[in-house]
Amino acid sequence: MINKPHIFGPQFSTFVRSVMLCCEEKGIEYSVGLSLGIETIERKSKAHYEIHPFGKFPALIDGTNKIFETASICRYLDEKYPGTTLQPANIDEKTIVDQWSAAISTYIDKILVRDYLLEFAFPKGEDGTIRMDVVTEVEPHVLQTLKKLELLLADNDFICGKQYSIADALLTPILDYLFTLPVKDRLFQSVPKLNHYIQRMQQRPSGVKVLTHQTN
Ligand SMILES: N[C@@H](CCC(=O)N[C@@H](CS)C(=O)NCC(=O)O)C(=O)O
Repeated sequence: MINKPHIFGPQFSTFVRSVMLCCEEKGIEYSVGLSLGIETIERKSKAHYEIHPFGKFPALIDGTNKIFETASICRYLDEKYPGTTLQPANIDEKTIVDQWSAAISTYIDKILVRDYLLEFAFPKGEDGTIRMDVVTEVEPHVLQTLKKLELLLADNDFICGKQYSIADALLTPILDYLFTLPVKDRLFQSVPKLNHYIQRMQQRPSGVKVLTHQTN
């Protein structure tokens, strides 16, 4: 049995990075990658489905517990392990974090990552070029999504208020990737608060360790 939590998945995945950020913020020692002990698990193999029933990443292996769904993994780590808490104690504030954690993992991930970022990362045009028609079609939705996040952030330090939460861990790997795109200025010019926020999050010790410089 592995004696510290293992985040099963590739480090370039935004969801894997969210779990890493939670561990870093709480000071939890962890390992990460596609190996389990000395065994490398092939993507979509029987062994992968035994860890994650839908063959996705990440999953967390912690002792005999195997947990999937990023937000659930983050909540588990927060409640199981000591360290800074990543969820407000107040139920109303905690629900806002839960609500946005769900929205970031679904709607926001879909527009910003699946529909937009992946077109830059894995271009599907002729000869491996970026399909600019796809970028042009999706970009208004990206800008609307960033505006919603700008309104949510308002004048707070963190996306759901005054403390770093699971919602920040879910959002920042996505914004961090958007920040590396050649179109970054076009995306962030109308959302100045979000622009400063992602730069602050990149500079936190957890961000320095987990965000853009880690690409393997
Ligand atoms: N709802 C899941 C989404 C997981 C997900 O889509 N993970 C991506 C990695 S960023 C993945 O596994 N992609 C590979 C695939 O779909 O085969 C969660 O929150 O963990």
